[in-house]
Amino acid sequence: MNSFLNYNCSCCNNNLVLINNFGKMPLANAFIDKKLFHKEHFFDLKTAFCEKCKLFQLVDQPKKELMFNDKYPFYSSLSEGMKLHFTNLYKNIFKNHLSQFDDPLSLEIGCNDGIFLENFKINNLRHIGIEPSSNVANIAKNKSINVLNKFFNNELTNYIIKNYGEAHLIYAANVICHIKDINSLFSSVEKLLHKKGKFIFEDPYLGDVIKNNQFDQIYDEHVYLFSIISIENICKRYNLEIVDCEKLLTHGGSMRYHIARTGEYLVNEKVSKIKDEEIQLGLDKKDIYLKFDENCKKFKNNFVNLLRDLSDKNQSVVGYAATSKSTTILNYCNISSEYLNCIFDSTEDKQDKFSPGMHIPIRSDADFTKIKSNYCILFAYNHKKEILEKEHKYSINGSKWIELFPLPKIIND
Ligand code: DWN
Ligand code: SAH
Repeated sequence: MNSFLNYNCSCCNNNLVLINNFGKMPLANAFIDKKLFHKEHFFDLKTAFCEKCKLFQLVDQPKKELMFNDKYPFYSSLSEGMKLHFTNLYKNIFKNHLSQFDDPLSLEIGCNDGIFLENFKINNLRHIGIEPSSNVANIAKNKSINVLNKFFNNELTNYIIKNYGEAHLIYAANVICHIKDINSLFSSVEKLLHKKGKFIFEDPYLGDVIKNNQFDQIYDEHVYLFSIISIENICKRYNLEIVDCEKLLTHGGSMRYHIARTGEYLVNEKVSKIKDEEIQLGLDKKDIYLKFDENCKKFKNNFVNLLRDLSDKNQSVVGYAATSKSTTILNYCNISSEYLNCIFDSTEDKQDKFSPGMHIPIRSDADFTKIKSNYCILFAYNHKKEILEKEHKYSINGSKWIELFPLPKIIND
């Protein structure tokens, strides 16, 4: 650990410092049928830190077509909480930004099933969604949202400029951290953006991952975990700047970055305030990441001991929500169905399949309270309020929830 790798930063090409080695990992969303177990794809899940541009990144990311295709099993609109999040955001962006333009064009990168853009459709605003995973793109299209079923890249950028013109808003939620060629992405954004346009995006926040030990945000799709410091460094290369930022509670802690052409808007003082907090925390130096790796190992130890202890006491344990994040936890901690009976989930495409790598059976959430269990691990801690309200009956008969971070613990009511 802590050795210099023969790998270079995807952003600035500097040598990387190795941080985590989580071992062989399947694709986080490759829920699988039993007959295909022998064909499962694995890769080495390792992270690294760039001491020059301060970008925390995966050493290797599997090919994008393996992850995003016609069977991508994450449907944004399955969460009521997230629907509300995107409707509120739409209202905010319209009032504070889009309303200053005549017939503005908005572009969303990775629009999924149209959870955000449906607000634009309903309000008759010009919009384009870019979504490479055709199964989710088709749901958006069925809502009459204008979708291009493609990966966002330079070629598509030229097509959009030619056919639609410049964008007054480019928006992305939980997508920019999925795109390995960050230079090509920023150069395309810079090309597409209207002089007074804004590029607004939100992603899981590195500061929260490090503070709360949420290493489950690290998986194939998340090639980066960003900070204000690293995004500021990238922006500088493209004559862009962060003009505002917002800490969010979504996905266990996210950051929303508001980016514009340098000098076009006043910069909110929050940007330098949060950057100072990041420096205080040490996000610009490798030491905190090496400590983070130790904390991941501590988590593994505690989690395995907790599950072993419950198994020794003949207690049955299940999981709630077969998240992408749970794939990292289960494979890194080597948790098989010996310790975890099944995971309940509301996504039909995942139900009656098996979890990637550890092959835990996935069952419909409709069966959750029909099947008695003593303990349930809440994998979707980011939807805690929504899930605990929906499943309030679970603890009535003495069953208990297990929370994961910063270290696994049983919730005693
Ligand atoms: O970045 C990403 C985010 C936006 O979504 C993607 N790379 C993939 C995905 O990550 P995730 O799978 O960790 O997302 P969630 O939103 O934490 O998990 C969603 C899963 O939880 C789905 O399989 C549905 C399930 N779920 C459930 O069973 N009952 C969710 C809710 C709200 C529920 O009530
Ligand atoms: N924005 C939604 C979906 C996030 S999941 C939300 O926040 O809930 C990530 C999405 O990005 C997937 O739908 C995936 O197909 C899409 N995606 C991945 N790589 C992309 C790329 N290069 N260009 C555009 N979309 C991409």
